[in-house]
Amino acid sequence: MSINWFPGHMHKARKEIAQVMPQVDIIIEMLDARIPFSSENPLVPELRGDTPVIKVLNKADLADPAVTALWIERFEQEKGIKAIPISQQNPEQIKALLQLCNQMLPERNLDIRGARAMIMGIPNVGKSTLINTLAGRTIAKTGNEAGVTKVQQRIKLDNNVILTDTPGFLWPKLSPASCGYRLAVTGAIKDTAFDYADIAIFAADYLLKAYPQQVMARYQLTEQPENDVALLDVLGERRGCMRKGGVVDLQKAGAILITELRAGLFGPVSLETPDMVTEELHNAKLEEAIRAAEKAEREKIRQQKAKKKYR
Ligand SMILES: Nc1nc2c(ncn2[C@@H]2O[C@H](COP(=O)(O)OP(=O)(O)OP(=O)(O)O)[C@@H](O)[C@H]2O)c(=O)[nH]1
Ligand SMILES: [Mg+2]
Repeated sequence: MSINWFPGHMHKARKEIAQVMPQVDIIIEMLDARIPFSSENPLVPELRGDTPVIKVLNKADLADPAVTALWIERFEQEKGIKAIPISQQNPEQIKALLQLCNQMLPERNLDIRGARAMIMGIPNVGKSTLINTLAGRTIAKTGNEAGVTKVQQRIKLDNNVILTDTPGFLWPKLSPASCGYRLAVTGAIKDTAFDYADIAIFAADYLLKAYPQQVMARYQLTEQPENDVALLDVLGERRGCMRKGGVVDLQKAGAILITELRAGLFGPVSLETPDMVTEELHNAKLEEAIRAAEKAEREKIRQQKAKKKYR
């Protein structure tokens, strides 16, 4: 099953961003450090034109530092792009981000002429939190759910930078399907658009493969569960998520796993690596080619049948 979430307000947000883009000097594109590829909006290259971009891998405190380093390396191979990991709890990293902004705008002296920066990114990634941190006070509403900011909001910082906060938006088709799952797991998608058991099975499968030690430690297991559902069964039994007849309620157990993962209770965990994503994209292309060939074959048979009928 694929997960998609593109309500009307996101379409509006996208149009409004396109309107102000010509006045923007620099884009701060916020990505989720746990899913730097899945949180990268494919509409950004089309919206940005030649505007320089800083890719900020936010919530780096929740991501695996070794994997984050691989992503930074990958992003910096792209022209006109700088990438930096930050956590809002780390003031030094926020300072480094401002310095990077300065470096990327050499023709402007931020102290004298000011610069216009726009913060863009998926829902719940931390855009408004960054605005507040940079402003040193609470200007923008924040919250741990997708879709908090509804309209653009502009603020002027002390150092003459004008910052625009924008509502988080996704894109119409979240593909490959695993991207939609990772966005749901990390909290970028409203929870009416997916099923907790479904995304928890996805997350459990990945955690058992990539971070088995952390899973064992979290639930004090002596034996590694055989598979994703077995992990949810153990968790459900321990936390009393039982249905009549002694069966674990996968929805409830799944919701617990996802809440704990989002809160960082497994330790720093990244949900995708550059190599994994390369392979997934490759497989998605192959699958698409196979589907196209099957469709062409079906069409050929249809045409042949029709010819026979009217001969
Ligand atoms: N652990 C961690 N949490 C963060 C960080 N930055 C933001 N958050 C949390 O992420 C949640 C979402 O933050 P917001 O700033 O409201 O996100 P947003 O991108 O403005 O979201 P929308 O307005 O819905 O698009 C809040 O609960 C923040 O406290 C970070 O660096 N680390
Ligand atoms: Mg916001």
